[in-house]
Amino acid sequence: MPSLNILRYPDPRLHTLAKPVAVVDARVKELVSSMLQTMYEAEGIGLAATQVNVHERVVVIDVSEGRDKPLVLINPEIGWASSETKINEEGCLSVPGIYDGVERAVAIKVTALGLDGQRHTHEADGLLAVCIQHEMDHLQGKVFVEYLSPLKRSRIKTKMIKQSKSD
Ligand code: QAP
Ligand code: CO
Repeated sequence: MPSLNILRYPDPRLHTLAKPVAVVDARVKELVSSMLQTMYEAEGIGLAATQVNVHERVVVIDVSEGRDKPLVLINPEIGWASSETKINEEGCLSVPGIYDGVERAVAIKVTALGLDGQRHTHEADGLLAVCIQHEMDHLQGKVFVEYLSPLKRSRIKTKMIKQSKSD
């Protein structure tokens, strides 16, 4: 399975709304496999299909120490989110080198199709809960820097454009 090119902020394609997956077929399984390879190669903990320019509701995550517990979420829906929130330091494979605080629900319940095509419920807190919310934002065309102040965002944009010109 080949690894995929990751779109970099401020690429406008990162703001595309993803469509639900109709059936978990061989094509979707191949996409998931390529996304996992891409995430592991880039040493990320999460990747949304949007970031590889595929505008379908597919997310891969692995927050395990051993990098051996992949979580695949297809058509994820948040069923419940705690009213308690926390500001966590986040980064993003589409915004390399940038980390900043974003407020998120501390715990969530998510349902999603797995590779078996069945809907499963996942209860998440800690880093996993943060990561799921971050990746689901990508499917809505939202990048974490959009939660930051306009001044910070504009500085990040300038930095990213300079970086892309030097490589
Ligand atoms: C989203 O992000 C996330 O800047 C996943 O140079 C991040 O995997 C959710 C990465 C933090 C919760 C907390 C970022 C790799 C990876 C970089 C990532 C970089 C290399 C980011
Ligand atoms: Co991201």
